[in-house]
Amino acid sequence: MTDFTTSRGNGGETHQQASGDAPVLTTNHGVPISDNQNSLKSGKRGPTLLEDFVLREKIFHFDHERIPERIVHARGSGAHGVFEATADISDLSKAAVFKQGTQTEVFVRFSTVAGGAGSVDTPRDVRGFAVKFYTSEGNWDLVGNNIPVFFIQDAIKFPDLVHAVKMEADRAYPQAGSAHDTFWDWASLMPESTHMLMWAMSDRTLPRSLRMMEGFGVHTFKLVNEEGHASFVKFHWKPRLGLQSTIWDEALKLQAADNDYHRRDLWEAIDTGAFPQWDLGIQVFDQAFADAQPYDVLDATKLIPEDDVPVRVIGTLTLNRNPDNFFAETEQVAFLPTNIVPGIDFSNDPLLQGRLFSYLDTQNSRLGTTNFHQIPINAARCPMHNFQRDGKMQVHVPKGRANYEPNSLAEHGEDGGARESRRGFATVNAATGADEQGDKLRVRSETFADHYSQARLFYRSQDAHEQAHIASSFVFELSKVGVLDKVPPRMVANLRNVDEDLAQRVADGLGIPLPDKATAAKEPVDMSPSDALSIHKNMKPTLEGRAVGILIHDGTDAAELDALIAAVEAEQGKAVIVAPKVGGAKLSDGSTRKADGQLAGSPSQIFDAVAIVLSDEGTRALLKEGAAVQFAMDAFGHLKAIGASATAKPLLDKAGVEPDAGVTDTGAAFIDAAKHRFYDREPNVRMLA
Ligand code: HDE
Repeated sequence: MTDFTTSRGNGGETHQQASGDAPVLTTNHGVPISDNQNSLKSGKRGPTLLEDFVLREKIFHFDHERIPERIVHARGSGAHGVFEATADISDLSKAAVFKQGTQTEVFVRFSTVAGGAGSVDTPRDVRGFAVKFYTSEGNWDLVGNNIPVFFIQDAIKFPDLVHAVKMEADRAYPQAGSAHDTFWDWASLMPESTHMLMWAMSDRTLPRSLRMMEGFGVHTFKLVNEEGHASFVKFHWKPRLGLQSTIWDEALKLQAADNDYHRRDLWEAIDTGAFPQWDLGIQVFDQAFADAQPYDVLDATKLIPEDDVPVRVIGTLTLNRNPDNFFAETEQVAFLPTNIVPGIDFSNDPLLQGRLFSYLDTQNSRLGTTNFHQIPINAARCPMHNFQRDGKMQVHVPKGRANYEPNSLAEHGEDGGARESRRGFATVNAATGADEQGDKLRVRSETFADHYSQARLFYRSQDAHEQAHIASSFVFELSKVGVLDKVPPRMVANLRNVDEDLAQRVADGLGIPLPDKATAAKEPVDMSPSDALSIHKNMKPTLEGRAVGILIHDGTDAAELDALIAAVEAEQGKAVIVAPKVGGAKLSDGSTRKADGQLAGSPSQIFDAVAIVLSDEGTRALLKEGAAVQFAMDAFGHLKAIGASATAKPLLDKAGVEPDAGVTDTGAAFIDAAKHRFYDREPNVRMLA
């Protein structure tokens, strides 16, 4: 049982020890409870009495256990960690968090965007990547996504975007997905969303693991040094495990196999000491660079190609501790883009400017009080002083009369409270040009008008497999548009501005004629393709952080199995034994090997590669087990390495596994193959657009 005495900070003795043993069960007001199993009744079979404060308090509290879920990013998983500044960037920023060698505690929350808190982990969706740094100069929240651009240019469009993508207003479906009428109706009418749609339709929205995706601050921010000089900056998180995504069919099947696939993966990695890590990188540039680009650096639908401004690594994030309590920490954490520290500042990006209002506001409705900053997960770790007082759920107990300033209470011997800080946050006094001040206007700058050049840049930076995935995703999503038959052609008309071949493939995939090209607000230009935008060019051939599923059954060769497990583990991979019975299988040497997962509940999609280590006898038995055949068939279809004993061949044949570079024996060739996916196999297993 949890003892709340110390967390309440009342300094008392541990409450009510039952003859020195475990603490006694009490009400929330500390009254010991003698019976927590039976309500108070009038007679043995009579009505329950209103005076039963134990029952009423318990049910009252239970009735109010839920708070409103986040309007977006409702489903998330969090972890504690540390950020270490590894480079000297004092010439750029005076922020204490960036001082070389400084370690700062962090809390990170990853999320999907569209689904509710109870939805699945693996829909096609953008992932939130929000980091709260508890710095010595206050909290800095870098509230980003796993995609460096966004759907809209101006915050005023956000409610429209979110209404369109979430479940439809009358029927309340689909949950957690964009493949429906209202989203594509909206998107096809919003050419500025095209660049983001390219990312959303790519495998970026199907991460294999939260540990294997990039993060981005998205907006242009500013770094400010001691002299008050400001530079523009974009923030990047680069995963140490490299980029890795699943493919669409796999993601669909993962939803059935494990609703909590990403949450579990993150938890288990941290729990077993395989701490996920990312490098923090910055792209720094000045006004002269900004002025020379064909796009506006204040436009969140644009990125800055890494080939133009290389990413410079300045620190490392390590997630090393799971939350103690999901609700208290992951659910109650409140990220605020307004949480900024001296040495970092905002830019005039109109999307960012809108966010600066929205997040503070939403916390009040979600957490129910302006004092949400006092919840431990949100509280600054550095001293905090001001004269804000009272409010719902106030837990601080300030002493004395000092609740205003200026005051001269100190002159009279009373505690006067906080003093002005010399290092206080000061907004950069940016020189504003004619475009940034003057008349009040509801306009979009014409420098935001090019909606297609970077969408084209993204598409043309992908390899052929990735392009096929993008085209096929558009086909799949638009095929789910029901009665709104003008929507798919309107979307394809926009895509003609991105790439004619892409538009043709999507039209062909949908079986519709190629529509006329949409008129572009500004004609797109060709930009040089960038390898940094491709997942396939940024994968890491490694077993680190990856899981190999090993299917065994009675008769499996013990020596073959042991050698395989040792080889996987030597490469820092995780070997997971799967068998028809969780109690295990009787191996060739007579020993029994326990299974980590039962075959029916451990399909191959939850693994990065699979091995099928079966004897003649085991193979014969499993030929009659659909889950075993499916195990091999899906691994093949999901382009994974399959290492199989020679005796398992009949099972591979039944599963339609054809020989290729990814199909090996269970020896060294398999260990090599297991570090890769075999995208060249794909045309043999599915028709892509
Ligand atoms: Fe958010 N967003 N957002 N967003 N966002 C929220 O804040 C909002 C945007 C992002 O794990 C909400 O506390 C507006 C861009 C993440 O708790 C809300 C606009 C980016 C999270 C909100 C945007 C994000 C949120 C809902 C357009 C990437 C989850 C609950 C101007 C840079 C944080 C909450 C967590 C959450 C508003 C656009 C990322 C309603 C108005 C762009 C990662 O305040």
